[in-house]
Amino acid sequence: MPSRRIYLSLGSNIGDRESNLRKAVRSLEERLGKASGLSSLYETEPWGYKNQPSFLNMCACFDSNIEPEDLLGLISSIESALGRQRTFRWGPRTVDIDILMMGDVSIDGEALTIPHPRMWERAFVVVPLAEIAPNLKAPDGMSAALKAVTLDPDGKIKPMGGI
Ligand code: X6L
Ligand code: MG
Ligand code: MG
Repeated sequence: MPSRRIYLSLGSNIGDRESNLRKAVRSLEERLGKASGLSSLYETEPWGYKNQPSFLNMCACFDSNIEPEDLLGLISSIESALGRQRTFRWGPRTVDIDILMMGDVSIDGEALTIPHPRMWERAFVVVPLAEIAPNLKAPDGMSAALKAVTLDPDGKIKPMGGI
């Protein structure tokens, strides 16, 4: 089976956020092989539920033939190992790993939807994504680079250096 290009969004807003993200990437690489792209870290204001600490967000890219359900299982185990507690919807978390895209995989299920249905609306996803995949196309044909400028016209989402 040929490998697919996998784009992930990672976020943390509890504890040592940079360390949490670094550990998550290291765990992903143990199973998927070396990342083919890692964005900078971005400090971002919380979306959805605003009364919580700000996030560090980043995106990562892997090339792997892992199946979608197996990737979801891997992500859940990494989130648990890094101390993620399920409190309330949109609440704070030590680490969150979301599957954005997996090659041309399209799944619309209870547990898993790929591509991520809201990814192109969120600056904290699209700005880091545009750093590692500027020519990636949204469903409307717009590139990630152009989406990033549209979602964050004043460049408020600033890179904080890499991991
Ligand atoms: C209206 C209603 C507008 C809800 C937006 C957006 C809800 C994003 C949830 C929304 C809405 C989310 C992160 C975050 C969360 C993160 C930053 C979510 C799920 N995760 N904020 N908020 N980074 N900056 O990774 O993404 S909760
Ligand atoms: Mg998320
Ligand atoms: Mg998630």
